[in-house]
Amino acid sequence: ASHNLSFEQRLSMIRNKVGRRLLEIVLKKQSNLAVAADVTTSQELLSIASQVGPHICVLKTHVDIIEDWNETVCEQLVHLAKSHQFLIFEDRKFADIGNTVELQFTGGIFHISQWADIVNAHIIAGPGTIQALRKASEHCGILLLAQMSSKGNLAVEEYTQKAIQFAKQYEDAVFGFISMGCIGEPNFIYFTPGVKLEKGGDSLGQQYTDPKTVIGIQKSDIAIVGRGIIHASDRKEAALTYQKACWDAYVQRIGK
Ligand code: BMP
Repeated sequence: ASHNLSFEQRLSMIRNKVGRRLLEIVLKKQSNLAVAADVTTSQELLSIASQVGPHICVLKTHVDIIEDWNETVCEQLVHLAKSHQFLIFEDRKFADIGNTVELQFTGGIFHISQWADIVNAHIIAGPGTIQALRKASEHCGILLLAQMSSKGNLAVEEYTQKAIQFAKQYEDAVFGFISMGCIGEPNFIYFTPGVKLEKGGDSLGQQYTDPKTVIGIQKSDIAIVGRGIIHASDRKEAALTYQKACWDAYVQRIGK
């Protein structure tokens, strides 16, 4: 599947309101960059949010790796998201039966449903996972993992097609995918992790693709960059570099 529509043209095609809000932010900030803030202290998380905030449309968190998470940190993060205008994507990868997912999403010590704008889910357990998330919060948009960036992953072929089918079935709540590029219709938004200006990988199976390939050739919409920015000596500068690289690749693809 391939289309060549602009974000402006696709805005009204997105059924979920978080998805539409995301495209509004993307257009306003001219940023299709998401940063994966994979750090272990709240101080680092908040400092990354304020450093890269102006350059991103989404901040992706793994809240369960923060060793000193608390409600005040959460409030500060939400405040930064409002002032810099980015969405918070908790990369929780829900994968259990609906009842358990509902508890994991709303409860525990993280109360993800109270602050996350976006969460994602595996489809391995069937549609109950999605049903639970959409029942628990209408303020949170859902992404389905349709493909992965890591070596040897099993999210291929029919599995990917099943994810697309589930998304269509729950289009009110599901507005996009984690995928390696555009794998379907323009009414969904495609997020791609494993993005770095230097190709290669890490010692645990991550595989990197550069922004130009991901956005320009594979036609993804939002590039997710972690260590490419997090490990840079100047994170703000690196975020700006990635923002430009991802946006230029989008503008070139659209042909404007
Ligand atoms: P990095 O750019 O440092 O490799 O980080 C990638 C981020 O994207 C991590 O937070 C990881 O959990 C996430 N991710 C991924 O790398 N591949 C996938 O297929 C799905 C992910 O969520």
